[in-house]
Amino acid sequence: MRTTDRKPLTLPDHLFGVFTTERDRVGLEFHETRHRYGEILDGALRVAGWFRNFGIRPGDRIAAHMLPSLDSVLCFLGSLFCGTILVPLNPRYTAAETSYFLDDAGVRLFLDRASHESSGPRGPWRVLLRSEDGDFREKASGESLLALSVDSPPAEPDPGPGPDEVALLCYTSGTTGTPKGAMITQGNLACMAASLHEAWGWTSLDVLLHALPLFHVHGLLVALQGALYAGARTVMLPGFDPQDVLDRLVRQRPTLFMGVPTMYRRLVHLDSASEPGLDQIRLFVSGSAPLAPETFHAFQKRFGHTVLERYGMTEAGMVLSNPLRGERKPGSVGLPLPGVSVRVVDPDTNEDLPSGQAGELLIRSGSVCKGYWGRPDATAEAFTEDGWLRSGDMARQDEDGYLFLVARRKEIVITGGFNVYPKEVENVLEEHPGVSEAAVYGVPDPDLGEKVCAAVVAQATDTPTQEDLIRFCKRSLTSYKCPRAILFMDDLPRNAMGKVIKERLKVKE
Ligand code: MLC
Repeated sequence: MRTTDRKPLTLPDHLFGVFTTERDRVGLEFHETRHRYGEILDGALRVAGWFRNFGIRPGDRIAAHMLPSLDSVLCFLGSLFCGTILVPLNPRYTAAETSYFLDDAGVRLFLDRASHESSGPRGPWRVLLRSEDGDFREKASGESLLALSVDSPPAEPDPGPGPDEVALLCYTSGTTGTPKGAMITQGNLACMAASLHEAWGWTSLDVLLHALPLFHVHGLLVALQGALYAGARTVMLPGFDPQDVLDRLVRQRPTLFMGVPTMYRRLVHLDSASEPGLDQIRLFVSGSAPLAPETFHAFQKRFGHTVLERYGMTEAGMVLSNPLRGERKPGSVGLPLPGVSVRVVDPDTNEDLPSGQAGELLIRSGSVCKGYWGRPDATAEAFTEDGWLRSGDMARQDEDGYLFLVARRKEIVITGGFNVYPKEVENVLEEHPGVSEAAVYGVPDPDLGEKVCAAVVAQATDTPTQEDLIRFCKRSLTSYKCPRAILFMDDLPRNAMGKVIKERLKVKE
């Protein structure tokens, strides 16, 4: 085992200030229990000290299943405070997906609370440390990380790690179907927090109703970190249940709600005898997928609020937003956020295009990640020669400067706000002995925005059924990535270059 590095703990300045000045203010409410900022800071320092006791040093990777909980908040902060790199994981990833992330990131400490089912009892946390032979060994287990760390001396606070140091590895897939870890630095976090604070007018009086997963940028950084940075209160829910959310919007009088379009659609379609008063809410924000203008208008009509749509990417942080004050245009992702520059260019020449013409959106900002973990080639490909991040999204700017997304250059399906990379699903389908070829694509879906569908060419003998293939996918892929419907074909339609014409498959569905 490696010896513990005794370098003093570090604290990111952008969050530490709030924790010391707002000690008595409630920072988090979960399962009706309130936690003050002072208690959260002490807990995070204790968890950081506990990480240190395992020999974890600054720069080491810690993976954690980010269930909605105080524990996950403490993991996030404890890791930031001790300069380690957190790999936030979906507790519903399959064993195959999880082991890929653990290996790719070279994780040393794994806080495992997997649940491969959407419901059902969940086991305790398992604390797994990678040993010299590369295998993980269980070091402890228990219901709460805070309780497990209770005997560790809290780590001593110390001025923060450098802005260029990696704080998070957030995995996104790619065209090859192999997920890559976006290296999000301490500086990226601080820039994003400051930019959104200014743009959305966060204050310490805000109360955020939080129903998003904590393992993606939206729930962890836009929502949770935004609230912590402001010294505001987060009311965290174990998941998104539209009726529960609507009841709490009325009862708990939050000032802010953030969601993906599927959540807004489900709120709009709730049955209810009378319309609740939501006057105390100052802002509803939507992101992670396009908000259909119908949902925008229906929400406005039913609840009297104009949803603010914004645009971001795991690799870029938050990029564009409709204004807090000023016109929020339906179907538009708004204007560049403070500190963000964007260009709309011809994707082949990188030449700027005149307003009104659609081209690839390029991004430059302090919140753009520093590349992909261990993938210099993918990093180089993601940026132009002069350092602009290629978003892979095609956009057009109107005469007022508002941006509209018109298409995607990268192949991706966004379902319920989750990104699915077709190649990753095709790779799994093609592992099935009864499949010779597969093509995966998105089909519009009124609830999820898009749903994952597949077309397969089956082997002549031993032809699988749709159910066989979906079951097969579920063994390797978390459920939102698995096809909802499968078309069986004799041949996949291809163009002269041999590339599958997915547009033609979408029409057949
Ligand atoms: C839902 N599913 C999941 C899942 N949540 N699978 C794995 N992990 C999860 N956390 C599966 C369901 O099991 C189901 O598959 C399928 O998705 C459709 O789900 P549903 O039952 O109709 O919906 P529900 O479970 O209620 O989930 C809907 C939802 C959820 C809107 C609450 O999709 C959600 O939390 N979305 C948020 C995504 C998000 O945070 N994205 C941010 C990415 S960051 P089955 O097989 O069981 O039927 C980013 C950057 C940015 O993009 O700009 O924000």
